[in-house]
Amino acid sequence: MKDLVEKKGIQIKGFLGIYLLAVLMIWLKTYITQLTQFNLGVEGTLQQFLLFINPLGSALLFLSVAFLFRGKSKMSMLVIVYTLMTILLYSNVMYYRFFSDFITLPTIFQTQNFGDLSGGVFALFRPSDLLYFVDVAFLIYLRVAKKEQFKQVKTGFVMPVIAVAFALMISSTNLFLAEKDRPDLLVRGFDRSYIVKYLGMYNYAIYDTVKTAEASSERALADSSDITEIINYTKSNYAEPNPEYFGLAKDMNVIYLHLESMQTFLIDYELHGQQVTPFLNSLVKNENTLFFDNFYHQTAQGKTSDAEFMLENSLYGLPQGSAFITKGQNTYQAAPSILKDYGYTSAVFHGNGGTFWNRNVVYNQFGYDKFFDASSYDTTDPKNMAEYGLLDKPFFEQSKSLLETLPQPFYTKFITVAHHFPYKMDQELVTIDKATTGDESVDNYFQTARYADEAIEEFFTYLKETGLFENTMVVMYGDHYGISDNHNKAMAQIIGEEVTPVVNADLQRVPLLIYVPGMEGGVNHTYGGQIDLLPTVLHLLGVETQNNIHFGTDLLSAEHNEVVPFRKGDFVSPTIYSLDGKYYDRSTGELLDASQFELADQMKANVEQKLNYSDKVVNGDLLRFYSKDGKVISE
Ligand code: GP9
Ligand code: MN
Repeated sequence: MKDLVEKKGIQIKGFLGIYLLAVLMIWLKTYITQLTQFNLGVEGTLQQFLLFINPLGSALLFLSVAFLFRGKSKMSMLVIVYTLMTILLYSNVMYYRFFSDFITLPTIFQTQNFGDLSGGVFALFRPSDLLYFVDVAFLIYLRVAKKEQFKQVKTGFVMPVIAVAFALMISSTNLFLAEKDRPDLLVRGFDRSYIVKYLGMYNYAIYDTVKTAEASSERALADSSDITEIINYTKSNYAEPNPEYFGLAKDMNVIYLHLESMQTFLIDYELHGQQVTPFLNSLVKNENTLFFDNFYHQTAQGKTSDAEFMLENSLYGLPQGSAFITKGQNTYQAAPSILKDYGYTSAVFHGNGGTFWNRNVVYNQFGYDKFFDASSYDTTDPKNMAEYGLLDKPFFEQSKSLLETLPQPFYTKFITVAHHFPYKMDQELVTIDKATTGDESVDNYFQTARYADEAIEEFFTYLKETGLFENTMVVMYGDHYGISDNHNKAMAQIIGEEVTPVVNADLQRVPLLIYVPGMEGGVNHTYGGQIDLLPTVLHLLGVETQNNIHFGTDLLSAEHNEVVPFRKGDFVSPTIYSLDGKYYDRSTGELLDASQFELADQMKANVEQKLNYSDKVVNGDLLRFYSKDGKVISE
């Protein structure tokens, strides 16, 4: 190194040598950090390779900024960028030790997170952390001790251009391979740890900056006058509660069971002469259970998180990405915070890591008192684990003691994971033969559904044994389809009919079962969707909702709106379906007669307006201008 910077004739190479050395050092340092300090769930050769390669592109690119400067400043800039990258890396290491999560810009500016951490910084520090800065010290030494040699350093155009081109090539290959392994990685977000795993620490920082900037610009443009139009709209759509049901579950506990990937066609379905979900089928027939057989999921890219978003807020998920991720810092008036005023303690139970879908952030905004994520469960036995966390049986088993820590009445949600795509399961746990369509996902689907059904039965046995069954309302809902329309050929064999557009829309039905002790049950054919759950549940609990900004209506109300919007503007209703730009007659499944277009157009315009208003609330973070008791708050 000394030679390189001292020999006047090869000063060009001299700086290039230092640049390449710096790239190599930060690359390896970052790789080792990503491998050893974070729990990223790296699986398979491709992911291993991406983890190794991903810091290289950003190191080459970021440090190449130095080439833009002349003389001494070139070296100074290299040192500055290098130091900033190190600080970014090391702060994330510290933050991760405390929160098992990565830093996001809003967490720095908007929450108490750093306050929580500041006192514990010394406790988190390890002497070996000094190693993070040895290379920084070395570069600073070079800059200071050899400053004379850097005075006339020139690199010309060729080297920087090659460096940047190489950096871009590596980064785009990296992104291409990452998207191949995890389609929609950047659009849907999933989990911060996925971005770090696939794209590396520094690209994650860029991703986070872009996301934060997008969210805050839409937010900055909104003001309190925007909420008035929305209030007028939601008030005009309000549906009076049905007096026969209002308050039937007053003061009772609430348990939501989030039935992963469960579709309505499974109810009473028989495979090889056996019921697939015998326990859910028996609940459908339970005298105190209402089963909604025309209930649709309305999720989009946010999948599970969209379902949760709707049922907690009666706001639609966003057309792109997950509102849990992009709007996780918004002000919400979600079920847990509404029910807090009625003396409820709220908690979520989920055997996966708390950062998935940004839940650890958004649940706070929803007003949840507790979030029992994977860290509250024993996840050490690999036999108990599914791809997205603890399998349902051990999950419910271990949840019992956690549930018992809550004062009553409680509002809780249990998120299951075993029945998740690709529906693979240990053979020992299988209690029903596969289907035989030859399409693997479809064939496996029934085995994990059966397992989930058995897990729910075990949990109900517990509810009965403890007496909770007598004072608890249990709401079970499917979150989204499990079998996508790519599998319609196999699905035609399963349901015994061709999957036409109308049949395909009906495959988007997910089960909704509401059990309330003492309530008269039965099958309810009302058309509705996940957006309608919150007003339905609140009214059963005897909570008025006319002041709330809700986009759904109570399924049990005589005024309930039976037009069910899908996120892309399509809809279904008891008479007309609008699918991919075409209208269908629901009863015949044929294209709609032109004489009815006017009505269909009107329905479509209403659907689009509704989605549009909901998006305004979410994108503009408009609930910050509105109090739970119905007052506009001006800034
Ligand atoms: C992960 C789980 C799955 O924690 O809820 O989410 P999904 O992939 O179904 O959206
Ligand atoms: Mn899901």
